[in-house]
Amino acid sequence: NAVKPGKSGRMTQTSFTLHASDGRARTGVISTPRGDIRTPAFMPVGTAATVKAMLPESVRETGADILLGNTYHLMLRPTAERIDRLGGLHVFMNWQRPILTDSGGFQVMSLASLRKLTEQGVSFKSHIDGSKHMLSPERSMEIQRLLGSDIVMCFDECPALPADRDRIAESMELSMRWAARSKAAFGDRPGHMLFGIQQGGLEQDLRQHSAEALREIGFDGYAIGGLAVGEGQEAMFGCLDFAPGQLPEDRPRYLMGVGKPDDIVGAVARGVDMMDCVLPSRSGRTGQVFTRLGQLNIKNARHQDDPRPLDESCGCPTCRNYSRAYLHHVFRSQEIISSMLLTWHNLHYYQELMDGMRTAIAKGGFAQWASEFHAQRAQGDI
Ligand code: PRF
Ligand code: ZN
Repeated sequence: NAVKPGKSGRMTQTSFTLHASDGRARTGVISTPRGDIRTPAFMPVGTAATVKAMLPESVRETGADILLGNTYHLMLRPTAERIDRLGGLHVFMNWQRPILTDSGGFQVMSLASLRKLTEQGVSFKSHIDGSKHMLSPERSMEIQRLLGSDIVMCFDECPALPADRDRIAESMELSMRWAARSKAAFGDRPGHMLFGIQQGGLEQDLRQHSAEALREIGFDGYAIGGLAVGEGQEAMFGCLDFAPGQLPEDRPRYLMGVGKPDDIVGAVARGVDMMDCVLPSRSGRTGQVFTRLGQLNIKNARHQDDPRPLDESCGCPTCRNYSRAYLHHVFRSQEIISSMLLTWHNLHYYQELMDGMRTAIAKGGFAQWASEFHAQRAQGDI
């Protein structure tokens, strides 16, 4: 990307440097004024200006370089204008490293009521108090600027799958017109990146058309949207066999809202550089635990006398200090520490997964690493 002198004359460059690739998997670094993001990167979700049950410094200790925040939730409560007055989202939530914000359209469609979609944008009622709001490419860019987001996402529309081809094509075309308006409204903001979002369902030609439209507008990075919306892993991987290759090689590629550990490994194998998902944090609160050997649910009675940690080979504070029996007890007792300890472990596991992949890709051993990843995992509960 271009080197741009900021107001102070200081260089406020953002860049993406690829260090190695192995098959279609890549490893590199996105540099921003708030810090580097090692890729492939997993972004923990901090929807409401918090990664639930975690202090920001603990999130950092798990190995996260960047968090995801949400336009939709923050515009409703506490509002973008209030966050701006209080110094921006980084200061507000005490996370000084990079933040990527989603643009709001996807969350409106899944959470808000009385939605009305027009060429201009979408009007809706808040899921919190029923108050009326609107989002458009211009308003979404304004909110993400007020929040101080480092990586801003275009305002798009994502149809739920299955949907018929005409509906998917129309929606994709609308998202491409909104992408052009997003770019115009974003303007020139040194040190901040704007990502386009490819749509087009599972259709190769629609995805190609979308990729070309985005390339024409020109973005700092490119997301693959519209996947993990009910199509299943096989269909998603089928699409990821071609979608990343349609996007520019020299820009980061971000698969939105994915996923389970094996989804993430399959996506990286197909050329994806960034991902986000609520799964490790949300599962921490429902007792679902991810380990090298597979998944377990801590509420299961078979853990009640088990002195072992969740994962013998995990170095997280939960595994270093607490038994499955204790974690079972605090989960059953609905103690707050249960969410804290399980979320910490799950986020640590996800970040170690990313670190393992980065190291393997750099050494040219990704295929070997992936076969060991799959071999270790049990079919059922462990
Ligand atoms: N668009 C946006 N956010 C998203 C998605 C999308 O398509 C998805 C789809 N998995 C998750 N989050 N803007
Ligand atoms: Zn652990």
